[in-house]
Amino acid sequence: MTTTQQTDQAAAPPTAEGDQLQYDLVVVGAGFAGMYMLHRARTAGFSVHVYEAGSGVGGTWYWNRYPGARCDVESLEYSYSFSKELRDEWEWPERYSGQPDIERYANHVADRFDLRRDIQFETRVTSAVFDEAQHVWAIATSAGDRVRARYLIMATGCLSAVNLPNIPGRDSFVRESYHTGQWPKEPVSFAGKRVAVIGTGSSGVQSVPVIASQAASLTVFQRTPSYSLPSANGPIPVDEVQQFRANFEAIHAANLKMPGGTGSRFTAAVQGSVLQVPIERRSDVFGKAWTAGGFSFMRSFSDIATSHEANGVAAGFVKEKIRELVRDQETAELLCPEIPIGCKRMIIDSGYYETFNMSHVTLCDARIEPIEAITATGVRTVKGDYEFDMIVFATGFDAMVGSLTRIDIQGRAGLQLRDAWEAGPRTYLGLAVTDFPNLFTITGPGSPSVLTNMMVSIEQHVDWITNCLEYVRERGASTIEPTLAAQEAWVDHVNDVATRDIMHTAPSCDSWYLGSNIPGKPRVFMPLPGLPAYIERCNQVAAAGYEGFVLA
Ligand code: NA7
Repeated sequence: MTTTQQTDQAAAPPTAEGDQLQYDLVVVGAGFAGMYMLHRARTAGFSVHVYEAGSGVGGTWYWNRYPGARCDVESLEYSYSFSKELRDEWEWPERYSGQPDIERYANHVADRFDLRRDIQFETRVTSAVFDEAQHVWAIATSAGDRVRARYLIMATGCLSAVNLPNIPGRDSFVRESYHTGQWPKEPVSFAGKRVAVIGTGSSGVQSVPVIASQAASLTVFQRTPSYSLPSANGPIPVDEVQQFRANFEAIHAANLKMPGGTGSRFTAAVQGSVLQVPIERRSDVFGKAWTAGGFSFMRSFSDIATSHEANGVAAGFVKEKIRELVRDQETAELLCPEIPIGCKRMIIDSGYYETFNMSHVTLCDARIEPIEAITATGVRTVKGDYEFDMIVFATGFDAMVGSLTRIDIQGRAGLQLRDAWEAGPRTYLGLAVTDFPNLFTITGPGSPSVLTNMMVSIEQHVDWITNCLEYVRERGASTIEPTLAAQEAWVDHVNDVATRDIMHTAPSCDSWYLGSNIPGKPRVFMPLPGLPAYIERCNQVAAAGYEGFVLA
């Protein structure tokens, strides 16, 4: 294997004696969350040190440099909002930017706000232990650092702990293999090679057309077919950019009122049920949205996410499109999903279905031909052995909790975070955890996070945390921690909202939102649907003197 599992070897935690408090804040991760946290906290007068496992900034957009990696949120909105100068000077070349451009943006931000001087690269936090006597976090890293900080801010990302499938013989393959989420920085050539891609989530769907354009042959191993919508990507018209900039404040405010924090510029094409319009009109509306590209399809009618029947109609349209796009009808049927549309994270692609019309591309479906093992030279299915020169694991992540529980985090009385979350993550507001004082999770489980434009959620969390830390500082307190009652009530609230979200929690749907992609992970819906109500609640908590928290 060329990849390595991100399991952290816990180094000995720092000792209580002799170590000085070095920083007000240690931030883990220099993706968009960690970078903004550094900037805000520094501006508020806190001393901050950031540890980053990679050799550069960007987080998700540093690690996921696989071919075809692209953001599914429009770049104009998948940008920081906090600086007008930054907004106005940065030009996105495409509506949905690729990984190289987003990484370039992250680097630009790091330079522009002089962030690098407080970021320690190629250093992984291995353990963090709360010292109850001193009210500080004692932190150890892979580079041998032993530091103490008042606050520990986890900016570790929702999709960063990679999932390598537990297929028998996985590590026995002796040729090239990669996980999309740990793609090497050095160029990878597919030319003349027989390539296997395992997994057909967003990473698989995005990489398949690019790999197919270069490889001698490509075999796509699909376990569950995904719905994918065409991006219709291209340059953003100059007048659209100008309009966006000129009306930014109003657009941003309107986005904060959208369930996903984005898309206010594009309201539902039809304000009503798909079931109430004649069939010909439905096709017309769906067709226009399909051509327009991106998530506009999901906004064709206003009840696709709220009515099973309406959802079925939308899903039927996409399946018809798959049958039109893929010439071999047997393959087309295998590519047609059986689950509600949108219950798993939607995918935006650039020519995925059409790729299966290429004669050197084969779909291998687990329902007919499950994988039995990985061998030294390829993949063994129930039907026989396939030889490959390269295997690409596009098998996703231990989402939302993996990047936290893979670190040895100990709160009060040595309680391990991974034990506290054994039955599923438990947080207050997705921001803090009982028995883990002075720990904050940016876009943690129990907050809207991955159901939103992450940039919006990151900024909201970082602003809230910074204001909270200023409040604690003003009061001369040294710890802040949610009460158990507040946390329990929040967990109940998240479960209650999730149960009412019929699209994401449909019993027929297994998704990484529910943790069901990881064997043994508790089946709990981790993000909280509905950004506007969430923001309101966070604001209320702050206005009420951080209700539900105890300061000491
Ligand atoms: P995803 O969406 O979790 O996709 C992972 C894919 O890998 C998915 O098709 C899985 O099938 C498949 N998978 C996982 N484990 C196995 C095993 N053991 N055998 C065969 N196939 C397997 O991850 P991505 O990286 O594509 O995307 C993550 C997010 O990044 C995405 O949602 C966007 O928000 C951006 P399954 O569906 O579980 O049957």
